[in-house]
Amino acid sequence: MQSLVIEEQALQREIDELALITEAAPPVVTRVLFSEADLQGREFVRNLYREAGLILREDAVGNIFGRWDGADKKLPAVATGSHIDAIPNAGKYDGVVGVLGALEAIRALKAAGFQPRRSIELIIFTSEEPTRFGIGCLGSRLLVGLLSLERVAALRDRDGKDLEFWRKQGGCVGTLTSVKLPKDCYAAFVELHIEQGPVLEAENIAIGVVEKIAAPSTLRIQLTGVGGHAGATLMPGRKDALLAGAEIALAVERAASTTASSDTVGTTGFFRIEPGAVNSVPCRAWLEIDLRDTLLKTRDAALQQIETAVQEICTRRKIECAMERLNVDPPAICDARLVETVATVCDDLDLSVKRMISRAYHDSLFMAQVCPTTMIFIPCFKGYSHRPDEYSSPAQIKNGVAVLAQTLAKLAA
Ligand code: HGY
Ligand code: MN
Ligand code: MN
Repeated sequence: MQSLVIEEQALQREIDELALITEAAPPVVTRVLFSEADLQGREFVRNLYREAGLILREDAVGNIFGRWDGADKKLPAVATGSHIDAIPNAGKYDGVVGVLGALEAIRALKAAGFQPRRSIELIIFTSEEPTRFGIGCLGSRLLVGLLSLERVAALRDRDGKDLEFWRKQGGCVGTLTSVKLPKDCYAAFVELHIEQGPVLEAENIAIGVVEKIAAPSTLRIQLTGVGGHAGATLMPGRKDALLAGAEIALAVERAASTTASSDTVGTTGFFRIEPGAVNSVPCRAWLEIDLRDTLLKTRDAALQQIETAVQEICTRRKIECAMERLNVDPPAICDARLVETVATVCDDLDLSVKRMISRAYHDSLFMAQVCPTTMIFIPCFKGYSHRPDEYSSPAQIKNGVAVLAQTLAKLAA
């Protein structure tokens, strides 16, 4: 495919405009599943899809598909895409580069007169982030048929609202059983994303191509102790839910720091207490724990160690504990041929490339279960992500878009 014109300034303007659609004050981006900001963000991108001439459809959980029909519509399509939902206090590139950048890749191919034989489909996945229900990749899990209807029906946000409530908010129609993709629906899936790590920038490499995506797991814990007056409740015999939670958070750090693998990471990213008054002994605490490793065995052993520690701490402190595994996923191995295709495109474009693992999870983690999948990474400033100073330059984004466009052209030819 001859060289393409990537309109990096126009793309940057779209990224900047989407970043202004946020629940927080800019430059902070927050767009939680089916919040007002998420709904507005979705409409903003739908309009860009329409302007690019893509055929739009939306499934019952709000995954949005923009299709560029190929000459042979019977062939499995080539898919790309990512997410536009964002956790609290996030930046403007996580997920968005893989949606708006993919749109620019498609526009560049169209402008160059490329005619795909296979259709090309650009997907915005619902709720890649776990903020709403504690479980990430809700849209892609349902697309690949990984979540049972019972499991979905049991999902609750922190205020006890279920997915049905939020589907209504999101204007979703249809039944969740219709979301699962038909077999062999896609010939390949390639996701463009910022690295969310420091490697590419530190090694001054333009493009990462992902061979493996780490295995994520999430625990949700509710602790119930006994509240009381901070002055009148003497120390012996206290059942302080916060202190049990604090010991648990330290047990998470210990479990993740003492495995043989440097890839084990453990985070107590959510910790809430009640009543939250300085002169009242905390009677309840809620924790959400994120534990990952690239090796399943290592991750599972650390998870087991944490669950055992939770039981020991709660028994010793006479705290009631409800602990739930929200998700315990295997790692994904990306398709070797696809990895080679991306690496060859980088060579053709004279861009340095590095084969690597992704420590962050993505919708690719699940798409890899239904079709050959890989990811294209671009460097981001000091590896920062999930914080407002997340940054990739227009030139870095342009490189990623150019590699994605040429890869899509090869796969759809
Ligand atoms: O947490 C993650 O790895 C992803 O950014 N949701
Ligand atoms: Mn993220
Ligand atoms: Mn992401």
